[in-house]
Amino acid sequence: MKNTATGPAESAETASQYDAGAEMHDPELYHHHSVAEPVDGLDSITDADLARYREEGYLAVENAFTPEETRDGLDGLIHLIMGGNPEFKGVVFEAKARDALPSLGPDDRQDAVRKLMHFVDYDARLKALSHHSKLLRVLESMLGEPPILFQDMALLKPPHVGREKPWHQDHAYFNFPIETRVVGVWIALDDATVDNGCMRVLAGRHREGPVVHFKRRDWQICDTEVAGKSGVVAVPLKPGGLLFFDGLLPHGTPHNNSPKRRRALQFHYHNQSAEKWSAKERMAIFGSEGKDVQC
Ligand SMILES: O=C(O)CCC(=O)C(=O)O
Repeated sequence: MKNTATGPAESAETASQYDAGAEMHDPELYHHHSVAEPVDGLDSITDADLARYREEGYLAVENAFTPEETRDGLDGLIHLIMGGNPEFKGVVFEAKARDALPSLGPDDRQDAVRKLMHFVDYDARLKALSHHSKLLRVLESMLGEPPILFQDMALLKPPHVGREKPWHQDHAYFNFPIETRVVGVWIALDDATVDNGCMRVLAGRHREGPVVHFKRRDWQICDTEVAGKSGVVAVPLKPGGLLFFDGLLPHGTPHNNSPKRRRALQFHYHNQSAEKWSAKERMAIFGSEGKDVQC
């Protein structure tokens, strides 16, 4: 089966411009048992919320950004999709839309996009969100050191066709020693709902450490490791809401079966004193080769 590599791994690799896709998943994989309870606003995060983040591996925040800031982020993304900055080459389209692309108008064009990679240096509005002072302040509390942005991407889920991002741990894509503190920030630009593919997380499972990943519908945790597991939390968010999540927290998003778009930004930060690993060192932990495991 093909690894469509739709995750953060491509920060270290060359992003192809077309994503070949993968087969449909079992809907049961994303069946949730509870719904996240967000705090209201980045300024209102308390020490108790930070303790909850460490315990559960995630923290949802509604109204993290103002409607204007959120709209700016969306405008920045659409500007890049429409070729507004010719130097930007990080749009990855669905391979099946390839032939139709030249004739598509703005709406249809954005609905042919799987994701964007490495865009913050190509649009000031997106950079401003990734370096928002309120966001950086919370990240510093979580990381214990100044945060360093090392990865930016946006996974879009167009109506009806937006594909799954299978269950995975983001750390399995990053060449950092396993003890490196990594925080992912997932920002809703649309209403992200259970139906259009909001985030699902396995609460508290970051504390169990790294899980072996396999090349299946993507670079992912084996379906049998997740199917029927308790503790699946759905994280619906309004536009401008965000999810903080630990680099070792298993998470994933289902296919968008709804008529509504689900566009989101995703930034990753590590602590300032983080060291680097080689891909070989990473794979010795997260890869399946040589380990007595099957998927
Ligand atoms: O935005 C999504 O649907 C999931 C993104 C994600 O988990 C990732 O790319 O690591």
